[in-house]
Amino acid sequence: MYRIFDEHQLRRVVSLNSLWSMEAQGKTYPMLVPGVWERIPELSSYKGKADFTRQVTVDEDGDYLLRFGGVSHTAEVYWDGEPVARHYNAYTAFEALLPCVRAGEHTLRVTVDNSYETGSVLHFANDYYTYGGLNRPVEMHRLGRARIRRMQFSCLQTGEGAYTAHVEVFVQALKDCEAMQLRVCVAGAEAAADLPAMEKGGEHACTLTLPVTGVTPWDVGQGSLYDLTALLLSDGCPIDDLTDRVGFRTVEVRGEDILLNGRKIFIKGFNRHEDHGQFGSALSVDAMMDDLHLLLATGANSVRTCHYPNDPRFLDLCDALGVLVWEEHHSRGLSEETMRDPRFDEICEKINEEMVTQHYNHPCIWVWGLLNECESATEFGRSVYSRQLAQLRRLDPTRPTTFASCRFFTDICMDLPDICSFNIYPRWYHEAPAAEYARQIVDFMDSAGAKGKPIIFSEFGAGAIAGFHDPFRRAKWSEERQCDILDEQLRAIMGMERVSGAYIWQFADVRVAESWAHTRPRTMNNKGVFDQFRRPKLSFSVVQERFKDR
Ligand code: ADA
Repeated sequence: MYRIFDEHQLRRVVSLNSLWSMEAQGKTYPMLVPGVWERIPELSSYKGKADFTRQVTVDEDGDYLLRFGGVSHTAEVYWDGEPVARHYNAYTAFEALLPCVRAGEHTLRVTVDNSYETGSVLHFANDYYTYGGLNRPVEMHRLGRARIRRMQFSCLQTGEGAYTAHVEVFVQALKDCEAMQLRVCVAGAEAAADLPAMEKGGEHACTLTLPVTGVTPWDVGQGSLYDLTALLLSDGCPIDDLTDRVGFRTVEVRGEDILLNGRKIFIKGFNRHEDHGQFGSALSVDAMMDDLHLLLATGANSVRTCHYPNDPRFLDLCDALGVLVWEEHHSRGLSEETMRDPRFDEICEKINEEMVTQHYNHPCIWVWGLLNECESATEFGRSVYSRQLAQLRRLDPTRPTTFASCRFFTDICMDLPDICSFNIYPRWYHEAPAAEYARQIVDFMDSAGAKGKPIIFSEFGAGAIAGFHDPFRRAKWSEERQCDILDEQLRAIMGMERVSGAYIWQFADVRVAESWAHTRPRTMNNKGVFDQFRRPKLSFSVVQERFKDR
């Protein structure tokens, strides 16, 4: 399943999640998709290319669509040996239209590349690991003359349990089409629209407005969801459909406060990589759900998808459980040199568009982030932040924007985002007392453009090697020292009225690139409150206690 619910009742969709054949370094392996090849012992550190292949049986002639949830990190897709799609970046979906397919046996091949040497701008030896494989679900859709390509839902509150829903529907013609009709329904309300005749390859977008009453708002811990369904008809006959799940809620930035459904809230949670000691970056839905059970057990109400868009199934679970999500595009710690790469703007802007258009309808996403700890202290860097934040606002005017900075006392972009965020590590990377340092950073942020806007500490934490106990010396890397540092950081940050949010770095230990090993014991980022297999460290109890403070 591509989502945790069926998106289509009418359109025929076949899952291609199964046992594929994978060839790497001249050897063939059975490979479950979704999955990453690092789960195969002899490929546990393989950097390079591999060919994933499977046969596909098509039972009737027609137009089809292949849909990939994510391929890590570069995919070249071949249908019966012909190239049909290419995609860079592991964390957003892409598709390939297959026109005029004949019934019979076909061969689908995906050449996957997870190497850093391809001049990869975003996937490089970083403080997280780039796995190799088809790390998210794969599907094949049977299309008719036209399809509903996507829907974009937003809502405005008009009263208690009353909202006006705005649904923009994008219809694509696969062949020349006469006039068609569109019907949309959500929360018991219905609306219809006539569509003009369309030429093959054309697209038409129309917005339908539906007043709804008697709905339960989506809120923290109250994942109240409603099916939004669109039906496309030709001469009164249904030819395509699409269902998504939406929530009625409002997110506002009002001065220095963040409001959810008109109520000031304090955002508290974790940074979470899509990385697991057993599954790599291809976590099962069960593992995702277990992560959320653990996250909620700490008293958290939010998760930050550091540093890339997450699997839609994880977002579906956050929708259903009422967990707020800071979702961000794919980038971490890029220098100005990298940001000046001629491919950089195009790659980032494509991922920004994929992230927002693919995840727009998730009520759990309350803010869009980008460019984590990139160059925000130079004029050139500022031009990149300014351009990409403007793009996010164009793509989605309903949500605030932010970015996590580490340009201590030098950042010149604090005036650009709606919410100003900083990553700090007092008592870990330096010995400044947490309260004093957090105050200094807030004062700097306010002086540099954050005044009058919300402030979030988007990262703070400390390392602990799971199982290393040192109750007397409490040395760094011991679980005891992590408790002490997180306790001090949380008391300081949660005690600041000026601060609207706190994201602990990080949820669970994650694998990192080999070149980071000198400061990452086990070649892992060990700042998790859980280890890579989700076993809690002592700091779990500290976080539980501190998250009660606000
Ligand atoms: C940075 C970065 C994280 C991680 C963290 C750390 O803030 O954003 O990805 O590298 O530091 O563990 O030092």
